[in-house]
Amino acid sequence: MKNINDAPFLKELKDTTANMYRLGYDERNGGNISRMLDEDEVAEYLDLNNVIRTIPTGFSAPELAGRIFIVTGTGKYFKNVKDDPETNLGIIRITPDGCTAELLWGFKDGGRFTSELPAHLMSHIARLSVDPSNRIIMHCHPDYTLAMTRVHEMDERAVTRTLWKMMTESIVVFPEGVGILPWMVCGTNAIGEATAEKMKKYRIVLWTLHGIYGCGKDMDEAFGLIETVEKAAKQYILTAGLPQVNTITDENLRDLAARFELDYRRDFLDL
Ligand code: 2HA
Ligand code: ZN
Repeated sequence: MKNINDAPFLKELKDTTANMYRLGYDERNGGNISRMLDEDEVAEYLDLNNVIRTIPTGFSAPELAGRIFIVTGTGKYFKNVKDDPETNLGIIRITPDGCTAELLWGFKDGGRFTSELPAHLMSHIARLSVDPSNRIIMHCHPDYTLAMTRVHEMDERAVTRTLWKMMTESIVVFPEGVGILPWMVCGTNAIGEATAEKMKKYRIVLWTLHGIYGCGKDMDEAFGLIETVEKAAKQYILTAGLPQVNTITDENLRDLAARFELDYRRDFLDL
């Protein structure tokens, strides 16, 4: 059995949480990440018959029976993951009835998975139904995205148009636009269900006055989506209220979409 501290998926999560903390996306215990793992990948490092303890998830996700996830812990700080992954992260397997998580590694201090597990697992189900290659669900609190949800009309078409027009790369990176939820109580099954519903159509979901969800086949895709939205939101906040001398027009967006052969939300353009 190999040492789990050498596992690439653990190194990736340590690097990603440290990076996101440094960027200011995850203050205190803000943010959470889950990554689905293949059984073979985990079996190199852990005895899959050794269940440390079981933790009820509080909802039923039979679609994920037997699926294994590495996930950040509730109340844990991203800044601390790198130095103590075994306390701040856990590897869980969903039981056949989909209601319980079997802890295979981690949460060493008796802790448990993120309070946003419903949003994560329900979003995994939603994404897998439209993209079987999806592995990552990522949530964080980046400043400019959050600020934008305070001052911008929170309509999917309107927000997407603003983000697309802030910088040329936006429509290339998220041609399907961004999904939006109104302010809701977090950590509940209700916000999990609402997020997952949006995830069937979008890889980015904004939680008004809270933060952002991203997903992807790997950490780069999920993080890349979030940092691109955050960059566009930064342009918006830096220039909101100033005269808009130069703009990206709807015709420009259409031309970009043609050049990059994008499958984009044509109904989000006024053409
Ligand atoms: O885990 O970000 O949404 C802390 C949060 C809750
Ligand atoms: Zn949050």
